[in-house]
Amino acid sequence: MTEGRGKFITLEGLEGVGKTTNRQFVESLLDDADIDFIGTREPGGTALGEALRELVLAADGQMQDLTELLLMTASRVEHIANVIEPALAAGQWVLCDRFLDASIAYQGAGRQLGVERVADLHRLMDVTLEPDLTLLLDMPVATGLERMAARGTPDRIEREAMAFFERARQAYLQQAAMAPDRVLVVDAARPLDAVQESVRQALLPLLEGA
Ligand code: Z5A
Repeated sequence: MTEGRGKFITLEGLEGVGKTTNRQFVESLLDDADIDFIGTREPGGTALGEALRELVLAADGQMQDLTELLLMTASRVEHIANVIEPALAAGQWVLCDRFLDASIAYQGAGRQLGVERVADLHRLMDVTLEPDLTLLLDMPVATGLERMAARGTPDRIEREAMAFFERARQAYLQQAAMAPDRVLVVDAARPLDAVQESVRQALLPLLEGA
């Protein structure tokens, strides 16, 4: 499938919602539909972006909140220019684990830098690319944190307090309310097969148009 521009799909949600699990499921759906795609992630996706990811998530690292925002944005600028746009232009679909909505949620709301400030910064950096579909995996913060507790050492952001994640969750939901045609909220607290059925339904219109 290389005719025309590819589709840009993003996965969003707080810690423990099952992004990785559902990303693998979306990949299997794209494979089944014989769609040429790349899977990528933020922060990261390029050599420089992955180095920035190491810096920004280092469990023992320290930085100003504004520095964190700038590093996330720098990673995104590199990612769009070197990976996402070239792939979409070549007709490939791009499946991306987190994108701009994450900066709105985590830095804008979680860190309280301001949702508009984050959006303004991206406009200033000419980041205008919007996903065709964003799957927002949503569930109560406590449930996600319980799931994450079973995993190894938390990174720098995972150590934040409950209130931080509550603010981020509300910002995510607000993004969804403001862009209902782009963002589909999936109740991720349900059993995995029910979550995946919602994900499959959300993708159907795009797959049928491919
Ligand atoms: N960040 C930011 O602050 N600003 C930005 O602009 C961007 C990112 C882009 C890295 O993200 C960090 O960067 C992240 C936000 C910040 N914050 N932190 N910390 P990441 O995406 O790499 O990290 P993550 O959020 O920890 O994602 P993850 O590894 O994909 O975890 P997950 O979403 O929870 O996925 P999971 O491993 O598939 O699921 C967790 C567990 O739940 C696992 O054991 C599953 O088997 C289980 N699971 C999944 N679904 C279910 C259901 N339905 N029922 C029961 N159990 C389930």
